[in-house]
Amino acid sequence: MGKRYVVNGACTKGRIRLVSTCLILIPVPVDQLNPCSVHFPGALNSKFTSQMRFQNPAEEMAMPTYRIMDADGNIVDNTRDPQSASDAEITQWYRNMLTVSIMDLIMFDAQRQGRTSFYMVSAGEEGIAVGSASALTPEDVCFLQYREQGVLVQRGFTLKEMMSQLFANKDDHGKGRNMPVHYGSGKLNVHTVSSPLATQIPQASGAAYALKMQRLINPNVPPRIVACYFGEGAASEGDFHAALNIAATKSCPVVFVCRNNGFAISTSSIEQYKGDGIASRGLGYGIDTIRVDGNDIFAVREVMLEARKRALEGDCKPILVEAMSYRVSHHSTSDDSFAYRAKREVEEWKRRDNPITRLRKWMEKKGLWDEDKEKEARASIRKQVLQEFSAAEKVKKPPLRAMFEDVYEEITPEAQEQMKELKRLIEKYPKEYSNVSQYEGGIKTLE
Ligand SMILES: Cc1ncc(C[n+]2csc(CCOP(=O)(O)OP(=O)(O)O)c2C)c(N)n1
Ligand SMILES: [Mg+2]
Repeated sequence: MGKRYVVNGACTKGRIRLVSTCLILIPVPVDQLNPCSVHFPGALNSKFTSQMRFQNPAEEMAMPTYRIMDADGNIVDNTRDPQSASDAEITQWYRNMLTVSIMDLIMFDAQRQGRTSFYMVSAGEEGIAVGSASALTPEDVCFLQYREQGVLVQRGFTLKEMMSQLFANKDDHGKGRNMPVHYGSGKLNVHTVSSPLATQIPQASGAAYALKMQRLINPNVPPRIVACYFGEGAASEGDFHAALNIAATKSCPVVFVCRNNGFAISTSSIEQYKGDGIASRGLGYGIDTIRVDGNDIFAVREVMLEARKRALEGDCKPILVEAMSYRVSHHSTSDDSFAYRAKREVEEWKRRDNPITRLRKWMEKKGLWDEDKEKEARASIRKQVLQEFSAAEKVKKPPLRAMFEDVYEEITPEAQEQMKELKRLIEKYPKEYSNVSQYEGGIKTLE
């Protein structure tokens, strides 16, 4: 008798199993088949039902939000110690969050005064950035969106490096070619921020795949993950979906950290999606997912430590973390958010909850911090930021020639022509190009 390979529970003599990456038919004796289960290749664990029920997401419970510490700095579950770090480390996280917040205020004002062209504040999201970065190793690789200054500061990006980027001076790693806030550091394994939303997400999946391959070839390489940050708005891009799917199917060690701050510029999250935030999408892609209170630095750190561990277990896998927060600031210096949200709402959030105040309250209860330390820390950070600010502002711009370099190993004949043309125009219109001397080497570098 020939074998039958019909795919179904009740009347088949064979069933389909997915073995490795190719679909093969394996004959299974009829009495071993479970007539209650479907063996369609597209949904391997689905059971038969005779009840017709459309699953309605509105009837499902929203995914819970994990936290360790409440808005008053109290530990909600006293049976556990939130401290997976020393007092000194926790104090350093606090200082790092303060640094970001003080720098934000100064740079926002600097733009208003016309001293920089653009800036993006991360108020309310310092805990997500600093807390998650505290769980990474220096070898882990980061992809950022733009509102994650805390990741950079936690990884050791100096204020000088920050200011050099913001002022596009000759010390900027990107040689002044990018707009402000496009930070990056090869030394710290942080890929440079890129403006087109969500492009970093598939890049992160690819990088994580490469790290996994690297270890397969050489198991002596230390295990590394990729941490990929993005906003809930970026998760509406096709790139987000492609990235999660490829990371899941190829078991890539990447932790996706979605900062859900409630807004994509003026579009509130209610208008952005109908589902349960971004976390619900992770399950759809077969990814271990958790939602965490982004104002609770302890919770964010613990989640990231666990996510990192899971991402590297066995054959590796991606993890999705949705960190909840509220974008306290305007989207950027080009935005006035009171055109689309009530000032009262923002004030209410600032008063009610904030990652910096929360940790401060906890530290004060523990006797680690007090008003004097707060004053001293704020004053000294402010001084450092202002010092680096005025130093970076005075440093020369990168050579004009840098505009044409680094695309190809050598400057192409076409780019040489453009360089010549630029020189001609600068010489022809000296009034319009009166600032050429601000660039290292002046016009000579175009020769
Ligand atoms: C492909 C693309 N579309 C649109 C924009 C313009 N844009 C810049 S930021 C932004 C909102 C992003 O929101 P979200 O991802 O939630 O990050 P958040 O600003 O809230 O941190 C938009 C629409 C862009 N940079 N790239
Ligand atoms: Mg957002």
